[in-house]
Amino acid sequence: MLNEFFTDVPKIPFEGKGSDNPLAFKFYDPDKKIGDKTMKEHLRFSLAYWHTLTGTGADPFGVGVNERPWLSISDPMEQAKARMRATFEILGKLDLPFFCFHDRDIAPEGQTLRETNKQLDEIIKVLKEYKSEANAELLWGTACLFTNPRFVHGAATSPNAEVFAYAAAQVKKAMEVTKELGGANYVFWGGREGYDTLLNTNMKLELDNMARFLHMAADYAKKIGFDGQLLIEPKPKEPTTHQYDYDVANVIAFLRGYNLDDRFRINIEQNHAILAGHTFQHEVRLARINGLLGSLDANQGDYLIGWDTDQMPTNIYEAVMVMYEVLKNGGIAPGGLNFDAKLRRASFKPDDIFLGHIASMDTFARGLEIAHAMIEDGTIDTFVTNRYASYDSGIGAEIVSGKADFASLESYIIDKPEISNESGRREWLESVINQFI
Ligand code: XLS
Ligand code: NI
Ligand code: NI
Repeated sequence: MLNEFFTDVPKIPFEGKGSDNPLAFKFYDPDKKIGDKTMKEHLRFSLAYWHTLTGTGADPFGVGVNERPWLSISDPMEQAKARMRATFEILGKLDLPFFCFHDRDIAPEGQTLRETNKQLDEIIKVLKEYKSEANAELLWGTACLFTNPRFVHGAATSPNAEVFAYAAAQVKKAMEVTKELGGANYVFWGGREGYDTLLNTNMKLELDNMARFLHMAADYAKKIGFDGQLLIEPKPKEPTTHQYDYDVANVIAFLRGYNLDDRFRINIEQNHAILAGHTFQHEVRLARINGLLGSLDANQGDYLIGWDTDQMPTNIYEAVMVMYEVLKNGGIAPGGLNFDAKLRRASFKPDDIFLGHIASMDTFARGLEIAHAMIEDGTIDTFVTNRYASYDSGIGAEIVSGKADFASLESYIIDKPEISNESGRREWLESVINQFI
């Protein structure tokens, strides 16, 4: 196991709930069986390269503060290589099975795309050398189509066709690299695929172009034999005022409207869900019941702040509700739980990386255990089933089977004196969940 940047941090052991060792798991016991799978198999945790390895802690009011020895190496390629070693040291010590990156997180840009691709290839070689050290696989790859100034007006939705071409070539390469590394998924997050004002925007052309771009991506995946999941990651706003992949419902409509729903699924992030005015569970449920749940960006936003704070997830209640959906989905594979999350700026010490991930992994381990217990117990599911029992027989069964029409429903109901309803029992259901927590 690599031991260069975090020499004070050992391989993180599982010590259980009573432990007072900050560098130990309290709930995440990778080999513990929950139902038919181990925790590790259920949760498929992933490290996000951009926040954890590349992020400096800079914000609009201040410079970077993160103590990350590799970031002070001035030669960009040497820095990228050191960052890769740090990555696999973290993955190994936390025993994280997956990682995710944007192409530009791992290797610097050159003067031309050709030169950039060459640099990327060089770093991929280094990545492959260290990969076995940690036993970690690529959960998903993606292309950064939002940082470089060329993407100021978007990428696939840019008014400039040369930018569309550049983005296509960049995604082509990122997909090749993802395939080369055996990546399980490829993600499209429309970082600047939206608009600031409709005054300068041809919305129809932008949406059509985004669909053209995604069709080309699906065709190219087929051509190179990449059969991992292709995922769209919804986000309603930031950096643009309105982002086209607003939320799960918008993405479903877009995918169906442009005949992309047979090839794409959805990567759902908690913070993006709440920015869109939904709960994380709502977004995951909607994707699940439509057969489009692909993967999760497991982070947490602040309910009092209107932007994407991407915090490490520590809210057990939310983890329970999301793991309930994941279990109902029959699991999240080939997706996973990617910690698209960053430490708060004030948590700038190197070991905060470990403390943050331990907290998050324990949170979802707890969420998994509680959700599993809730499902085994069956009180909630039985309540829901009974609540809709009127559709199992009689007039309800006729509605569901398609036999009923307005005329038959009218003659059924027109002379009934009264309809009686049952209580929704929300407070009681919440107390049932609290008993498990
Ligand atoms: C940003 C997104 C981004 C994607 C990957 O808000 O969450 O990090 O997950 O491009
Ligand atoms: Ni994300
Ligand atoms: Ni985010």
